[in-house]
Amino acid sequence: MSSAACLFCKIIRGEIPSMKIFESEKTFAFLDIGPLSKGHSLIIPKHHGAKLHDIPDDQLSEVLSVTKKIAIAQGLEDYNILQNNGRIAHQVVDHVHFHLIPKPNKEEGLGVDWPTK
Ligand code: D5M
Repeated sequence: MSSAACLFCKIIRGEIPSMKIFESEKTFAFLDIGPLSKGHSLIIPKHHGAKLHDIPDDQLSEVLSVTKKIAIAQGLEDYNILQNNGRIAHQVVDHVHFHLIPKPNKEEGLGVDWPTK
């Protein structure tokens, strides 16, 4: 199921460009447009749903498995996986997405510029 108006559904369909990392029948992954650290990616089910409970289990399990594979492929040792549900929980895009946020060591730095305001 896809939504005509959804930003991430448009990315999946290629109507909006993205830095694609991975694609399968059920899952899509791409770089976050506002990275919190270098390599910050988003892993999403192709099935459109705003919140975790809207997504079928088979889609969810593949998303987590792909997240793990990307973490391994990036050689990550320390990282956060984050998934927001609802405005109060800071969800901005209403298509379920898992953030994979690398945590580089202090010497390497974050690899991105923090906003100054
Ligand atoms: O996070 C939504 C995330 O979606 C946020 O980190 C920015 C990212 N985003 C928004 N638009 C784009 C496009 N066009 N490409 C890549 N990444 C994007 P949330 O958990 O909803 O707060």
